[in-house]
Amino acid sequence: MSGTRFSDIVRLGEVDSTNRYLSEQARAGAEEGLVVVADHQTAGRGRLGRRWESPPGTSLLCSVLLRPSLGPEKLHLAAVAVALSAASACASVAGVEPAVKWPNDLVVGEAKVAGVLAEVVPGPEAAAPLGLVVGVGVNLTWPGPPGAGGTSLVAAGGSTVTADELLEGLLDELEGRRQLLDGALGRARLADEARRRCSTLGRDVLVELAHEEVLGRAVGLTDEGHLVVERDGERQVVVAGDVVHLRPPPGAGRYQA
Ligand code: BT5
Repeated sequence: MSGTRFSDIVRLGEVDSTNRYLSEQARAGAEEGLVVVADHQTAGRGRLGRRWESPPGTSLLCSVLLRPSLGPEKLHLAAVAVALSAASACASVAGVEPAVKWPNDLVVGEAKVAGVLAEVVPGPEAAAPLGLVVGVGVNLTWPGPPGAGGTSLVAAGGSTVTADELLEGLLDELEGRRQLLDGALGRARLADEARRRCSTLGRDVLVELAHEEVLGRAVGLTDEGHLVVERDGERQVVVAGDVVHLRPPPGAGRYQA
């Protein structure tokens, strides 16, 4: 991995949360590219205060610090770049190609094999670009807590791979996509890749926002990676929220959100 933007890797046996650890480093001024990986988290974070669980040694648990020069309205695309890189690494390293369920879950069929959590951290000085700590948890051999509807790479038919092998693949994939964030054309390419990989598009969805629910059909992704939902002929752009796919894709059995 030498010579890439992501060659500075902190390896921990146990930590409360790799995102928490890296956010602290970011606040103290750590440079873009710093990576933290742990065998086990005692308080792994999901979105909206939820937990990410995994027994020791069963998952890739890592966080990456990005500092692209992007306004807050475009930062989501940086998290998308990480999610796409993780999906590509699952394909090239383990032989399982997950789709992306908006905003950033990696799914095989409807089962979640990986989650992504992006947290914005202010720069050390007011003028510095915002930091984005993007955490990725990939289930290698454990399918997630009972009832959560998860799967693992092995359960999905993939080969047995180590967290290190998958991390190396992810960081290799991220190198190119990170460069794409720097220009409008590159960002358009990333958004196109996100559209190709997104299993939410074309589906009837229920989007759970902080104070309302939006029921409609997911019809597109904006160039920032935000979800466009159509209802009664009107389009609404959803910037952040939880999405439930309401109907199974053709040929699938009963769906669990
Ligand atoms: C996510 O949240 O999917 C983001 C998960 C990000 C985890 C990584 S691990 C490294 C880094 N450091 C951290 O502290 N976090 C990041 P969300 O969409 O809120 O999904 C959480 C929900 O998924 C939980 O409420 C459970 O229902 C379910 N869940 C928990 N652990 C799971 C697992 N291992 N596999 C599948 N589902 C899981």
